[in-house]
Amino acid sequence: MLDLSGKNALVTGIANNRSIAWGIAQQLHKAGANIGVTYLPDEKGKMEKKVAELVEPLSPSLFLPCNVQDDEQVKSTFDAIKEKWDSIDILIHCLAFAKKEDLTGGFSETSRGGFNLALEVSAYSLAQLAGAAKPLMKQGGSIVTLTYLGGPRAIPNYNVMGVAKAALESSVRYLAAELGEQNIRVNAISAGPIRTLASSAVGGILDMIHHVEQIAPLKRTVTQLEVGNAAAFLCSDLASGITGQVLYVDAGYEIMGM
Ligand code: 0WE
Repeated sequence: MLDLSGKNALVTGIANNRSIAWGIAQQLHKAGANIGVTYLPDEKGKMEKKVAELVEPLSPSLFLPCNVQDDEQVKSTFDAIKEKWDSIDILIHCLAFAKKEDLTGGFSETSRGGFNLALEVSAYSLAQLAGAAKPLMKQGGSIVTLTYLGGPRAIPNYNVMGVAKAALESSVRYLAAELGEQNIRVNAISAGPIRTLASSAVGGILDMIHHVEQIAPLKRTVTQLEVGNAAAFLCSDLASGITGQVLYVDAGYEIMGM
């Protein structure tokens, strides 16, 4: 059976009750994991309050601000993990950002700054967090990140995020190759489009969801909890032989050619 009891799991990327990271956190908790949560701090502390209220039912034993663009915050996060947990078993990476202007129009119009920002936050942060978690994954571990079909394929307007997801998926393979000897597994889940805070800010997301509902073998989109179940599986001993992979949780959309 899927059992994560006794495992310490850090979940990044929860912004609200629609976040895929929230679906993952709930299913890891349901499987018995001890949960830690990081959030992106803002000036007014609105995000802290909102996410704290949301995750309260999971009684997280760690709740920390962590902006990956600030090395100090990442250090503080893992110092706190060392202090409170001593070791970590599961790292969930659900972080991405691109400038809104870079998610529309021509990819050739992407600025250097926009390109660097998207790759820093959406791809480098996986290696950054994996590097920080590595010395604390003493009994091995599982790292799971979220990706999207716009990495390996060209999807209209996904643009610089597609390049970032391609870098992220490659990072999964290089990290899996490096960390395997420490029994740390690294995998990605490629989720189909879901209405979240991030995707709702994108023009035409509803049309994309309707398209997937027509084409995907299951004739529907997936839910945050379905992604959460796949993440719980990848983090469990049931997936002990799986590393370096991209697992599609997309109602089968990716297999279709016409
Ligand atoms: O990875 C994503 C979303 C990533 C994202 C979304 C935003 C919107 C608000 C990253 N940065 C920002 N920055 C903002 O200012 N998805 C897989 C969802 C998504 O985003 C798209 C999609 C889909 C699907 C963008 C264009 C086309 C399709």
